[in-house]
Amino acid sequence: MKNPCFPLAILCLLCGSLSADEKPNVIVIMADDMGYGDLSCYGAHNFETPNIDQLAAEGVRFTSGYCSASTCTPTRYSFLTGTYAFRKEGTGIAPPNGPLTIDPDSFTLPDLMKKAGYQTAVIGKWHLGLGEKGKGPDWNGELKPGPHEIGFDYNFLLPTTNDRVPQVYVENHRVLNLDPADPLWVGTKKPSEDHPTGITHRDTLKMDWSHGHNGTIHNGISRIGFYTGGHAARFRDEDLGDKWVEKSTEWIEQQVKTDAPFFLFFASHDLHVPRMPHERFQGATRLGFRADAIVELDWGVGELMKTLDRLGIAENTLVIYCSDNGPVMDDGYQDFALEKLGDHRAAGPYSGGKYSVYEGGTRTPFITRWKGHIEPGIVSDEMVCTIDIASSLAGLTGTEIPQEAFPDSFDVSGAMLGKPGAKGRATLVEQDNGNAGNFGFRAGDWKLQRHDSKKARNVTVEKELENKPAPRFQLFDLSKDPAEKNNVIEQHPDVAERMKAQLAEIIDSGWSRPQKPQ
Ligand code: NG6
Ligand code: CA
Repeated sequence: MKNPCFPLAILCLLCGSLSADEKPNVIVIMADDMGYGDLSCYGAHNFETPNIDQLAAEGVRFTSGYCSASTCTPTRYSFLTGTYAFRKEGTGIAPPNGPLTIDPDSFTLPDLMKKAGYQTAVIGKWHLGLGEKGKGPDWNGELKPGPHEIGFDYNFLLPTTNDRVPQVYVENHRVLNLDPADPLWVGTKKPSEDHPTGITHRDTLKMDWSHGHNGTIHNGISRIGFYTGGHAARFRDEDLGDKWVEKSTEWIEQQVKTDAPFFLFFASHDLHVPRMPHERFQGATRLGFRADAIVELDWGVGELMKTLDRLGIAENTLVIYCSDNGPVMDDGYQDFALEKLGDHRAAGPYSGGKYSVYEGGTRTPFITRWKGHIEPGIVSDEMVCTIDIASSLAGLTGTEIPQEAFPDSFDVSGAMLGKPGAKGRATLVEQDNGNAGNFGFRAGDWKLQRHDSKKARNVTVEKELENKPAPRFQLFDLSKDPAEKNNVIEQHPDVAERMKAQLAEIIDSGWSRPQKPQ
C-alpha cells in the first residue's frame, strides 16, 4: 500500500532540507566488482536477484549510475572524500601493508554525517590502508589511523581485500581474537624457505590460482602476500557474507535505541575473488561461484531490509545500492567464471569492465530506496556517481561543508531521490586505477577516452584479461554506440577538442564543482 504521507514528504523535500528529527538513516551498500548486467533488474536472466530487484522496484533504478574508478581503492577513496582519486598519489589498489590513503585531517563523508548528528559505521571490506604513512599497519598493536580517525564511530573490517593477506577481522583499532602469544606477521617476501605457498603446495589447494595469488595459503586458497601467526584470529572465506549481515544487524539494533540517525557503509566482499560463497550458496546458479556470490549478496541485502522492516525503520532509511567497479571474470583464480558464463553479459550492453575506462568499467548498478519519500518504480537516466553521495547527503541533511571539501562531488540529491525534473551531473571523469592511468570523460551522450598508458585493459569482459593497444584519444557517441566500438574522433574534431580541454581543466584545476574556494 502506498504511504499516505507520501505527498507531504515530497513537499517537505521540495521546500528545502530536513529538520533534525526527519533526517533519514542512510545505508550505502557497495558491491565489489559487480557489473551493470549482474542483477536481474538490470537484465541478467540466468539467475535471480529478488531482494535487490525489490529495492529497485520500490525506488529509483539508474541507467547512468557510476562509480568513480574501475578498481576498488580509488572508488572507495573518492566515495569517502568527494575527491577524484587521481588527484592524490598512492590511491591505486592498496597492498596488504599499505598505510591509510585518506588524510585524517581532511573533511570526509563520515565527518559530514557526524556533523549532521549521525552515528557512523563501516562494516565489510576496507581496502583503503591502515596506519601511518611510511609505516603502515601495526597488526599486533593499535591499527591507526584508520576508519575511526576519518569519522567512523565503529568499524568491523576485512582490512584489505580477501585475495590479499591477512584473513583476519579488524574491529575498531584491533585485530579481533588475536592471541598475543601468536603474533601476526605480514610481508611481501616468503618468511622462511619451508613456508608453504601456492607454488610449493599447489596440489593441496581447494581453489587453484591462475595468475598472481600464489603466496601464503589459508583455508586451501593461496593469496597475494605472505603471513604467519594470528591463527586464532583467522576466518573462513565462506563465512564473510554472513558476518557482515550479523555485525550490521547488531549495530543497527543498537542505533535504534538512541535518538540519533545512523549512517552505515555496508561494504560487501562479494563478488570479488577469491569467490568462495557459503556452502549453502555454492551451486545456487549454473554459472559457478561468481554468480553464486551474487546470489549470496542478494540474500544479505534481503536480510538487511528485513531488519529495517522488523525494527520499523524502513520508511525512515535511505538505502543506496552501488558497486565499486565493473565486472571481471578470471581475476586470478580458477573458479571457471569464464567457462561457465554462457550468455550472461556481466557489463550489460557495455564494453569494458574492471580496470577499463570503457563504460563497463564504471557504469554499474545504482539504486536508491526511501520508502514513503521516493516514488516506487522509477527508472532514471540522470547521471549520478558514488562520488556524489557526499555532497548529496550534505544537501539532503542541510549540513554545511567547508569551502574546500568534496571538490568533485555534486549535490544531485534531487536526482538521487527521483524528484521530477531534478538533474544529475552534466559531466563525469571515469578513471581506471592509481594516479597515472587512463581516463574516460562523459559529457551528455559524448564519451572521450584518454589513454595516457596507450593501453586499454579488459575491453571484452567475456575473454581472458588482456591489454589492447589504444590510441591516446578516442571519441564515442553513446546514444548510437553504447558499446564504444565506433571511434568518431575524426568526424567530430570540435567536440573532441572541447572535451579534451574540459577534461584537462578538471584534472589540472584540482576542482570540478562550480564554487571554487577563494
Ligand atoms: C590486482 C589483482 C586482482 C585484484 C585487484 C584488486 C593480480 C594479478 N591481480 O592486482 O586479483 O586483487 O588487484 O581488485 O594480482 S580491487 O577490486 O580490490 O581493486
Ligand atoms: Ca572491486
